[in-house]
Amino acid sequence: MKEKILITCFEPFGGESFNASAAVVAAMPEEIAGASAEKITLPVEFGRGAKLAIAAARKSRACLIVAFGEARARKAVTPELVAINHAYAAIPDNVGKMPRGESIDKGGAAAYFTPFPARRLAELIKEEGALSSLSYSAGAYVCNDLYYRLLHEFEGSGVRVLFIHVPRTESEAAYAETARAVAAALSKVLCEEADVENVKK
Ligand code: PCA
Repeated sequence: MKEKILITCFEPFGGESFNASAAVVAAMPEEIAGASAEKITLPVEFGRGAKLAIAAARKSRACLIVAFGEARARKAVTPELVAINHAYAAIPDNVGKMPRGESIDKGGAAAYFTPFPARRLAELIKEEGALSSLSYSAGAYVCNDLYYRLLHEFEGSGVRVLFIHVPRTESEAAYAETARAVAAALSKVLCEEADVENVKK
């Protein structure tokens, strides 16, 4: 059976009518490095966004989850290295939840690092011609909540999880270009890994 990659984006939030992650994900190809991409849009809600992503990943038996969110203040595509066990909202989520500095999982790990080679991915996105750098903080809002819960859920399972923040750009064409660069870079990482596996065999 063909391998599956679950790709997620977010609905608009904070009173906006648009989310850059949805524009990027819409322009991503249906196939990446021979795996088929399944795309879903998540609600900007603490807890529930992650619940829906986990259910979708289990249903499709995805081997990789690549979650996208918008980082309005950033200029570059930023793969995230880490998710922290901390939730703080400067603005309410889409159902009015507004955590003020609490743990996502009481007694849970302080943080999780992605098992995906996020730094290598950022380098390859740059080589594709898009601005990109590794980020060491996904913030404390719903994107970090999703990332923390996904990394916790799939830790040690072989299902890898990666979160990528994307900036706002000025045109549809720019989102398509971001999507192309990210998909090409993802594909290169996966092919490099497959080459290493083949040498080992
Ligand atoms: N960005 C927000 C939540 C949803 C999104 O696209 C964040 O960075 O947490």
